[in-house]
Amino acid sequence: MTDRDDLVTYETHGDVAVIGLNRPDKRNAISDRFVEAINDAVLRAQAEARAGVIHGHGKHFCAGLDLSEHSEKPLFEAVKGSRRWHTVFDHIERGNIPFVSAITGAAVGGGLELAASTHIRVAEDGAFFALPEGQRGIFVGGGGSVRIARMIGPARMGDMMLTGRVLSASEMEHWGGVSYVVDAGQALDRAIEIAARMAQNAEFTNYAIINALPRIADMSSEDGLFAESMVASLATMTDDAKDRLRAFLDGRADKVRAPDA
Ligand code: 1HE
Repeated sequence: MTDRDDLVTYETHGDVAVIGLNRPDKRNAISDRFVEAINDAVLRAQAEARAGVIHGHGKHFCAGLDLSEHSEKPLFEAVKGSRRWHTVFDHIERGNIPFVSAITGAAVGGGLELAASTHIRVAEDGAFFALPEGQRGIFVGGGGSVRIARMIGPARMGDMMLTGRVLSASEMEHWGGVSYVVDAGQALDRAIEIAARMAQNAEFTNYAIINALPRIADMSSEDGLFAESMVASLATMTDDAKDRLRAFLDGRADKVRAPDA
């Protein structure tokens, strides 16, 4: 038990680790201590689980950077703080297991940056998204200029930052920032359901998906195709792949079925 353990809740549902942002009185605004608590929970999930979910206790997913702490910071401390967020969110995005975020209420500023570091975003009706850095006189510092820009496109991200516009869950889905929109009250259950499904995948394939895809996206087509062949060949050599391919050929594995079948 450390002094930051109370800032997150951690539980497991089978192979799924469920991490709850637990500072609802401050709308889960992320302080320095809080980002370390998130890191601890993420690393623990990677050691113990095969998929993870991140959600917010209270009505909101996350109000972003703790502005009260940030306003006091000297320049170099702010730089180091931003770099620490990058490290922690990188542990989520390019770690060992895939994460789903369950978004309720506000996912703003650093809250949206946190959600963007997860692999799948589930938002419920009533969730809303904004990047109010322009109004606050600051800038994204939790990886948003890379992850959010790639997720919805730099022009749309610039629009959000310049105008302060607030997007609903369905608008964010339309922009590609959310994969599932569910009824109010359903985000966490749906996120756990999706994570449980991902947890059944081959571990190496999940690892390759979350680690190879963003890197290949940064490469030239030629380099990307080469890297893809290497990763694909490695995956095929795992015992897991051999067992799963044999199971299909023996008629012991699920077929892919049309959505309405
Ligand atoms: C906070 C924060 C925060 C709330 N830092 N304390 N983020 C923002 O600019 C978003 C600022 N927050 C809001 O717009 C609203 O609080 C919410 C829409 C998220 C929620 O509204 P509401 O009406 O439910 O809550 P509230 O009454 O505004 O806030 C409740 C308390 O949380 C209150 O403190 P209290 O002591 O007066 O009760 C608020 O001050 C506190 N609170 N949000 C600190 N963010 C790595 S760079 C990332 C850059 C950014 O993230 S910029 C975006 C920052």
